[in-house]
Amino acid sequence: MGGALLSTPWREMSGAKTGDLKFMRDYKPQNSECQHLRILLYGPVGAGKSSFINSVNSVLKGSMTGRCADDAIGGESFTKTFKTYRFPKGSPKAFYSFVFNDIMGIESNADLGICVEDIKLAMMGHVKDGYEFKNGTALAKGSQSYNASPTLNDKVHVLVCVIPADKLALMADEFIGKMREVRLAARDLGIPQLAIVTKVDEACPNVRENIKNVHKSKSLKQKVEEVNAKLGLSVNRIFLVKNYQSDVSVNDDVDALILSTLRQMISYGEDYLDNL
Ligand SMILES: Nc1nc2c(ncn2[C@@H]2O[C@H](COP(=O)(O)OP(=O)(O)O)[C@@H](O)[C@H]2O)c(=O)[nH]1
Ligand SMILES: [Mg+2]
Repeated sequence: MGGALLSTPWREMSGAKTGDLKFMRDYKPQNSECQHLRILLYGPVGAGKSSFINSVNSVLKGSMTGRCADDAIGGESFTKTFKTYRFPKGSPKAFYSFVFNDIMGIESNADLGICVEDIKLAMMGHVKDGYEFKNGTALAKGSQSYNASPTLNDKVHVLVCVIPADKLALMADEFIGKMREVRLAARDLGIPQLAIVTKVDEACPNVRENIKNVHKSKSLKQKVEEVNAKLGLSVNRIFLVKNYQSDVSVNDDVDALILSTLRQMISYGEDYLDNL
C-alpha cells in the first residue's frame, strides 16, 4: 500500500464547515435582477447528480435523521423531467438562494441521451419546469414547454459536469465529444464551467477507509488530471466529492467536501452574475 498516498495533500481544504454553512445561509446574488443562482448538473446516468443534490440537502439540514427515499429531493436515476430543486431553510417559504437542475444527457448511446441542443436550451433558460425530455428530439420553439422570454432567473449561471471516478476510463470518445460540444456552448454563453468527480470512495480503497485521504490519493489525483486532459477544464475547476448514499449518519469530513465544492459553484456563478 505504501506509495498509494501522498505525504501531503495536493489541495488544502479550508475545513471551516460553520463558515461555509453561514456563507450559504447569507448568500444572495448581488445582481438585483436575480433571486437565485442556478446551477446545472449534467453527466451520464448513475454519475451521482441526484445524490449530490440530496447530499447538499442533507448537509444543509445538518442531520441525516429521517433521510430516506421519500426525503430525497434529487429524484430517480432515469428521470428525464426538467425540474428545479430548492433547499428549504427551515422557516416557512424560506429557501436558499441557489437552485439546481440536473440533466441526464450525454449518453454515448445516442438513443439514451438527451440531445445537446436541449442542454443548450436549458442553459439559455428556454426549458420550462416539468418538461420531459425526448430522446433525440429537441424542445421545439413553439411548444408549451418552451419559455420564449427567459429572465435572468431562468438562465443557468454555472455548468457542472458530473463524472463518476470509477467509470472515467470507460468514457467513450463519442461521449467526450458531446461533452465538449456542451462546454463550447457554455463558453459562448459566457457560463462558467466546473466538474465534480464523484464516487471517490468506490475508486480508491484508502478513501473508502478514510475520506480524509481524498487529496492524498495518487489514483484520484490522476483521475483529476485525466478529466483535465479529456475535457480541457483546468485542475482548479475540478473537485473530488463523495456523496451520501447508504451512510447512516453525517460525517464532518464528507460534509466539508460537499460544502466547499458547493461554495466554489456559488463563487464562480456569482462572478458571472456580477459581471453581466
Ligand atoms: N459509493 C458511492 N456511491 C454513489 C456516490 N454518488 C452516487 N452514488 C450511487 O450511485 C448510484 C447512482 O447515483 P444517482 O445520484 O442516482 O445518479 P444520477 O443518475 O446521476 O442522478 C446510486 O446508487 C448512488 O447511491 C458516491 O459518491 N459514492
Ligand atoms: Mg438522477
